[in-house]
Amino acid sequence: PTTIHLTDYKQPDYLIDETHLTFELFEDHALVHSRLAMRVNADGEGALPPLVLHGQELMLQSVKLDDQSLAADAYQVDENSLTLQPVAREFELAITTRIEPQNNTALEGLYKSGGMFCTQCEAEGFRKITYYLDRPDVMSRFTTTVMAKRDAYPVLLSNGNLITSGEHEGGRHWATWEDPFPKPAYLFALVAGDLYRIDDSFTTMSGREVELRIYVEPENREQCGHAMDSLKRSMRWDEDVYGREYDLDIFMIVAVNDFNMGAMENKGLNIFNSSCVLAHPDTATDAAFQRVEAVVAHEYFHNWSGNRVTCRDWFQLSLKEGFTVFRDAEFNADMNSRTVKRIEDVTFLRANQFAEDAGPMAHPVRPDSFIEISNFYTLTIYEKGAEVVRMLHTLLGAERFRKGTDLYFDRHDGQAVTCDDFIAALEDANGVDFTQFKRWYSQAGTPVLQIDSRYDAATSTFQLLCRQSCPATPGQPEKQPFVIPMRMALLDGEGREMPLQLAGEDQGRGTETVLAVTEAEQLFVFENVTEEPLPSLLREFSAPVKLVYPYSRDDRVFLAMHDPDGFNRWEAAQSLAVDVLQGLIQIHQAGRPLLLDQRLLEVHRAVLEDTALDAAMVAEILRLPSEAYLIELAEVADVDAIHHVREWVRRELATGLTEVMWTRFRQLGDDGSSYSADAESMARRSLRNTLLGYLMLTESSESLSACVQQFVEAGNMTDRQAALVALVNSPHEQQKQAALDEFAQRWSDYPLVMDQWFGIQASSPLPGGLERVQALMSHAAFNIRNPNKVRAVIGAFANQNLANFHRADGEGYRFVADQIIELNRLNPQIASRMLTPLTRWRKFDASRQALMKAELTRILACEDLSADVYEVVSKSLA
Ligand code: B3K
Ligand code: ZN
Repeated sequence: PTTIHLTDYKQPDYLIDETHLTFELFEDHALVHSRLAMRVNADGEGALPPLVLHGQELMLQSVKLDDQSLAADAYQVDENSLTLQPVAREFELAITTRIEPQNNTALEGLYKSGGMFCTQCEAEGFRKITYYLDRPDVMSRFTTTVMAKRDAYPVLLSNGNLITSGEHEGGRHWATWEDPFPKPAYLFALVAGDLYRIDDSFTTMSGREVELRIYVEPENREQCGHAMDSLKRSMRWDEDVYGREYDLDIFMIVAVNDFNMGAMENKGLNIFNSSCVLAHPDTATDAAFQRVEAVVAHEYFHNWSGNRVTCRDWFQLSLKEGFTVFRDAEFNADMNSRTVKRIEDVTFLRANQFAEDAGPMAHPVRPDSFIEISNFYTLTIYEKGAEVVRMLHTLLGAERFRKGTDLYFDRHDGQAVTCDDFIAALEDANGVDFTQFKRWYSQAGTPVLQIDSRYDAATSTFQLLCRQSCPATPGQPEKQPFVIPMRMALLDGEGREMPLQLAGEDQGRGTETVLAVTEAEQLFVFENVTEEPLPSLLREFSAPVKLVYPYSRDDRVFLAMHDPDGFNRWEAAQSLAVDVLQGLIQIHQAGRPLLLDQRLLEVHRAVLEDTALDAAMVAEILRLPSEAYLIELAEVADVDAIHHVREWVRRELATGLTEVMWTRFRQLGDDGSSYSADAESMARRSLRNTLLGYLMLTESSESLSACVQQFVEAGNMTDRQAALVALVNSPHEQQKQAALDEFAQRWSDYPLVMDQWFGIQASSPLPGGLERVQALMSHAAFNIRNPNKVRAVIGAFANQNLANFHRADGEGYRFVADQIIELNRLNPQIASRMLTPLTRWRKFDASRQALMKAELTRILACEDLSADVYEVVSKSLA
């Protein structure tokens, strides 16, 4: 496998103005005929370079240059390319390839999912369809004809607008689609199947009527309302907030069951994992509803941030992904609770992206090199990339940020550009200089921001001394200081925000400000500070850094009770819990008895009793820091101790707060048969079900019967599933088994519900987890070729069932490695994803390190390792 470097980027030698494709689809093969209008990408009369087209796993049938068939010695074909020598500056190239979609288990290129044909081309899947310049800076106008048997494939779709369609003899038919917008091949899509269509429409801000269509398998037709509604709200929001209007007359979403990720933003024809489209209260949880809304919005927003303006090369992936994740997060914040959304995102980032940034696959938001681009659809590119855009938004403010994005879209419409171009547009629109800021794109690793303070009563000054550093990451031993926007306030003894006056500035800064920390060491002095304040730092998590400030537990309690900023109230409660848990872990390791700091209990009691507080916030505070986050924070993570202590604290809280938990649980009431996916109802269910989980820890007959009753009588899947989770993780074997059996029987025809059933069991931390997972793998509904099933069973076990995955004899590692070896053959992208937990071996004790490395070494020794798996394994062992 070869490494590709950003510094080697060269413009393409040739361009493709027009792409005409004809697909003849059959059960045992497909023929792909392409006609490409091409020209050399250079002025003048110099010698023409050879034309090298990308292609993989193709059976080449014929090549014609300007209508002349080429003899076999007029071109060269190898595993990855087709090379020929053009003789004119402009020419037409016609190629026919034969492929076998029905045997495509990698789910990249053209493949079959159930009874339908569909495609996934990003990043480099188009080259598995036909020979082409499969790179994002080659943009072409596509016209696509799809031909197939009418009875099995009545619906034939591709990008853009339907131009013509017709019948062939022998029961076959065809349809021709034309996309007026030039696009790179990664945005190409095709679908052929027997699908039910849900119609709606949207009137754009300029008054154009857009047809909206969602295509699903007929049995799912009742489950599309939420996706359609989310789509319309996304379209409106992008007009309101970014001034971006949809540009075609039709927008289509197709749901498929076998899909490597969430969804794909193909121009005018988004293809979705059915898990990100289908949502009905009976079958989908609130979390699933939220995910549908988020993914529909994300893919829709790509129409501008990704499609109209795309990436020059794959090193720039975060240009579209980071920006689009930021956009969908803001959309969600506007539709629901801004604070809760931020808490969810920060929780996820810190437990997962920080771990990636501290591990062997750490890379900058704009990587310098890669072996397999599929491995770089990472938390760093997406989530950290979104944090980088958020920091730009914070530094500029909403209005100037919008001026910058207007210029960006305007200047680069129809182009394939770089992260530098994005920054340049923000700079030029506002007359600012982001040179130093751009280090966020080039330096990997999570910066540490260490802050110390000093109050001087005599001069009424308060000093903040900020020191930043960033640990070494692979290939980057030394780091330069970042620009860290630090939103903050100073609180007086009553928790009120104090006026901020920085030394050397004429104007005060109100009661909340953003300090730009740009030096390795930097002092900020506040004047006229009339009493010793407690600082509220890094509000809204204004930069993706690890903040270290010497708060006492009492300080954290005070902030958890009084900080006017909702995010930092949660953060204070969270960091108090982290501090308490870390202390108890040490005590447990020393073999001493555990005793709970009552301040944690009292904070939880106070938020439970505060009915004015958003119920979702209360739920977020009650949810203790995850095991994954505690592992990330540890130098050497003692998984058993972390699991034991966290469970112990949960029990202590449940025992100490039983009364108030019951009171609140009953007050919140159930939803009966009415269900609404609005933020307030979701918040209520979230808190009630969090409380149910706690109450079940008291092991009272009262809680067991409440739980069983909820399982039986729930009017929606959120409540039913929460009860099932609590039962599965309880010691009540009989009720547990009865519930699992009943659930499986009732939902056996609903693959997405069965995924939940698998996931709940695979992530249950009770002893015997590996044996349970092995049994699940032989369940009739399990299928290793379906990525959702792999994620629900193997993924849940390795990522969420840490106690069992890390069992001391290494059998958990061995099991996951065995599955990766099998998946490497079937679906390299999914295999590579499943590797992540093993790559974190440096976090654990010597014995587990050795066991994990042994499994990685065993994988590396396998024959026919895909580039995907090879890259991650070899870098992890390096
Ligand atoms: N752009 C796609 C991801 C494609 C991943 C290919 N391995 C989905 C998204 O981010 O919207
Ligand atoms: Zn995306």
